Amino acid sequence: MKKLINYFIGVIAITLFSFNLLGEEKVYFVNLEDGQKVKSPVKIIFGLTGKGVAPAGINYPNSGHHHLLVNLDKLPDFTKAIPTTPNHIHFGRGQTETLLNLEAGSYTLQLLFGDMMHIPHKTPLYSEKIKIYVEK
Ligand SMILES: [Cu+2]
Repeated sequence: MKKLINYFIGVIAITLFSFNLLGEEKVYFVNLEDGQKVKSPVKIIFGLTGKGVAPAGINYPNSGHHHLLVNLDKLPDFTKAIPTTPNHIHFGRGQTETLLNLEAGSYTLQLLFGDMMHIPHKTPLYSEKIKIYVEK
């Protein structure tokens, strides 16, 4: 149990300070590319440069958290908090990867970075939209 707690403290510390401020501001999929065939559960790793990851509600300069947009035709309103729906997934604990259970089929995925209040930054930071094919 203590080991587990230490692990989580470590993850949070790394997350809070996982700032990669060098380079242009960019969010991207680390391990997936457009047109890729995958099997469920699908591991998705979120890449970020130029800003840092912090949990939602934590006021830290030049930071925010990841949102995964699934099968959306268009990006949400950048002036409002990103909605919470099965198609707008928040990673408000500062996660930088996830494992998604998806039925076989094709999906579009796009990352949208949001601030502590879940609102995209003044210069919105989003990835290109990719399509993946989940095989049986
Ligand atoms: Cu959010």
